[in-house]
Amino acid sequence: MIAIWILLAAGVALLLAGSAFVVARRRPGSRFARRRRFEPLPPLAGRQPSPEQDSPPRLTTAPRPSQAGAPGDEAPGAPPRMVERLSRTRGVFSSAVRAMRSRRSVDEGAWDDLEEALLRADVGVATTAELLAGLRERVGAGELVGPDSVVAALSAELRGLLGIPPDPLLAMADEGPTVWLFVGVNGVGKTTTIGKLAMAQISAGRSVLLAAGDTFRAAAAEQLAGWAERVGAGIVRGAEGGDPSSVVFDAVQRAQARGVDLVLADTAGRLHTKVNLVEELKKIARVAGRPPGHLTEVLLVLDATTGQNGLVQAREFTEAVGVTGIVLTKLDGTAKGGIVVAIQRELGVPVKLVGLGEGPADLVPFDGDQFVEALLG
Ligand SMILES: Nc1nc2c(ncn2[C@@H]2O[C@H](COP(=O)(O)OP(=O)(O)OP(=O)(O)O)[C@@H](O)[C@H]2O)c(=O)[nH]1
Ligand SMILES: [Mg+2]
Repeated sequence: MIAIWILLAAGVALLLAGSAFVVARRRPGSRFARRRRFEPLPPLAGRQPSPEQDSPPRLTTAPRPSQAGAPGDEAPGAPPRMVERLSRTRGVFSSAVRAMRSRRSVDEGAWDDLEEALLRADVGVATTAELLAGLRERVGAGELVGPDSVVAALSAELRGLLGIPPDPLLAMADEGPTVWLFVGVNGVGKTTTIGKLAMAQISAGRSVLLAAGDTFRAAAAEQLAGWAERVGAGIVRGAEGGDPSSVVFDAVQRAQARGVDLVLADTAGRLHTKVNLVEELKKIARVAGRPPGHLTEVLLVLDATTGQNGLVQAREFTEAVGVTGIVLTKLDGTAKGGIVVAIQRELGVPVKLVGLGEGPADLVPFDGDQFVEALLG
């Protein structure tokens, strides 16, 4: 009899423990729920290029409820798919590729279609001429036969021009706070990119502090503070009209004192032609790199919709502050996506990240293979 009572009591205890576990998993914010939502992710900085991937590497975890509703057809929290977000640039190429494939041989009309597509996508006059001359030569030599082989060869040439992603994609210092500085002209997407990247880095397990180095407009610091709150980053702000380098200085000091891994420093948009503003930027960069801070990335943010104009900006900024990488934003809203090729080829500065929308998850590491596949695949 006693044995039966003991067995019954053990059964009830097991049932209670089981249901408590289920409730804990379902309750938002519980340890179990949190662990599922914030599963560990490889940090962006240590990413290895992987040619087999057919969708952009995952930069972020699922958005919190307040961040839902990012544009796109994907499931909430899914990284945006390059092929969908590049539909406007893809459209330019797909009509040329379709027309080419519908021909029996590669005639002058086919070459004209390809040339028009490359120029409309803003690959640039010199690069387009060079690409087509090479392909024509190979067709002439009998190495390439028929439209399909020309498209395949173009695809390979473009991949070659885009190169492999740098490793690490975004560098971290071995010790002390790492600083990534964001520069560029007005409205290109610097502040938005910082917000998106902060979310990705926090999801990857790093502590992040934002430095509101745009002291020019009060609204700029507000915008950054909004992102800080949204993604759970710290923020250091200065007085409106104050010295931006002192904001960055304070941010580095605070990061050091609190053991924060990464400072993302925003700056006011400025024209590359304004000498005093470019000098100010050089000072910010000097201060950001002063110990204990380590300035490992100066990221020039370019708006893809401005096409070839971005190249002029890029050259001047690169000379002034030693840009280490390009963030190309708004690729989702333009047919000029070919500018990626022109940037990498003519500047020799890698495109490291691309913006594919306004949502917090719409920032992905740039991968040349995926990009070409999205355009010609
Ligand atoms: N479609 C799209 N919009 C973007 C992207 N990145 C940024 N934007 C939008 O571009 C606009 C300007 O973005 P900001 O981040 O304020 O640009 P900024 O460079 O900080 O601007 P200033 O501080 O004025 O120099 C905002 O409406 C953003 O939502 C992107 O990848 N795609
Ligand atoms: Mg801004």
